[in-house]
Amino acid sequence: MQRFLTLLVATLLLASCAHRPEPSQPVPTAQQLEWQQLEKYAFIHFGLNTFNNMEWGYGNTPSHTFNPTNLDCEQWVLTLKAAGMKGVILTAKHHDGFCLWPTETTDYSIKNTYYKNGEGDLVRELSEACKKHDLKFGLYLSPWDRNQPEYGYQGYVDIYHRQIEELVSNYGPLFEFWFDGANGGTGWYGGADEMRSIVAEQYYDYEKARDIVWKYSPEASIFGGTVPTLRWIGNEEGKANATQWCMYKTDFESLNDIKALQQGYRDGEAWLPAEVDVSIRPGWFYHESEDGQVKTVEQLMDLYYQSVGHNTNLLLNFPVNQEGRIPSIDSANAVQWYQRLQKEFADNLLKGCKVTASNTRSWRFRPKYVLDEAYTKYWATEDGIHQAELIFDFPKTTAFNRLLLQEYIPLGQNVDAFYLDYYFNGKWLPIEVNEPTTTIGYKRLVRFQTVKADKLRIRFKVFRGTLCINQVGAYLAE
Ligand code: FUL
Repeated sequence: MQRFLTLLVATLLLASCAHRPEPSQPVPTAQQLEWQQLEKYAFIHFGLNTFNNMEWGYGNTPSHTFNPTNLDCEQWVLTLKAAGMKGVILTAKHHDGFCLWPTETTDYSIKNTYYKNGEGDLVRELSEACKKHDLKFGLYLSPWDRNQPEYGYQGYVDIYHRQIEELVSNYGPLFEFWFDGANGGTGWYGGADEMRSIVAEQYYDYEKARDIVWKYSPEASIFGGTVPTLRWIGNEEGKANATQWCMYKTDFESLNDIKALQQGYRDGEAWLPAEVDVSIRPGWFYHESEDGQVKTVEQLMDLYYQSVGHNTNLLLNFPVNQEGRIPSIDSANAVQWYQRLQKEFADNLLKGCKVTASNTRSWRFRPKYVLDEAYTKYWATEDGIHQAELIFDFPKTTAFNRLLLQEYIPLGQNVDAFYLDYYFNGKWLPIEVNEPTTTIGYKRLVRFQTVKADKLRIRFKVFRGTLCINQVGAYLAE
């Protein structure tokens, strides 16, 4: 009898905790999910351009002009950490072809500079500082090389692949590898001083390049080329469309479609979330003339809401100066920005609310889970529900002006509209948001005029699959 009862209870329990919703394809790989959870990380542009007031060196700038006087990679890493960055990607080689590590493939490198009498290796120094201070490390290696005599021929492709191999085998693990898309044509090319055009998607053999990266660093995300795991947002201003799909198409033509890149495809067959790359100054490299144009805390805040807040990752560039340091204005603004961000999101005002939903799959997917920080706990509806709402009952009237929403993307990105209302003085009123409240995805943040509310209601619409909401937060920013 006892055994029968235990069995009965177990069966009833199992029946009541409905199975996990089916994923809507495509979904992120484990690596892509981990990458999306980084949210923000840094770029460092540093090289010969820094010492010659240039953005795109031609490939013939003398290597001895590279001469940092007070270089300190730990200063970079500590600054970036204080600015909330989760990783850093260094330009190991920019379009001018100058290599920041002592490569065997060319003399146009740090070996032929006064820096540490030619014994320096910046890729090593930065990777070690990252390990020491627990910051993720990534590399940018420009495919276009305006110095190489062999550029445009097979000889250079082999050199390029060897350079990748040197980097990933010596300085990993890497969290991201960047194949830049620029291919301007003209260059020094060992003295030929001419125009050389290539067809990027055929010339560089990006599949082989990717395989070399993954042979040593299987966890590395890939930017650019023909087989990326993430996509460019289509501009360098730090803006992602509010409507923002992680889904995309895989043909090379779509990968170059500037308009589509900015928002993705609702019906895309691949998971290819966007990365927003932007510099804290107008240029990617350091120019003294831009010392007065460092983005302010206010501007960085906007950048954050328009990138991370629009379901994309932010790749914020810090130009290192001729001393070999991140300038103090840049570091002060970035650190203050991060402090403000932390303050802004410190206190989720929904904690303590009673949460009810118009539909719930089962107790395993209960509404309250949208306030639980464990990533794998989420509220889900039953199958076949296209619209559902959540209501948060505040214990006392509460003022807020920011909202955070997260879909549980391991099961896909399914929401294509949401509406916000607040209840005050006995009636429901809409919260006015001055951008489309369409997609959510990994993370969506919205800003609005402060409302005072007794309740908050969020109505969701899904265009496919099951509604799975991972996290909801309301905040009051100053
Ligand atoms: C572009 C390059 O041409 C810029 O110099 C910079 O490196 C930027 C991140 O990517 O394509």
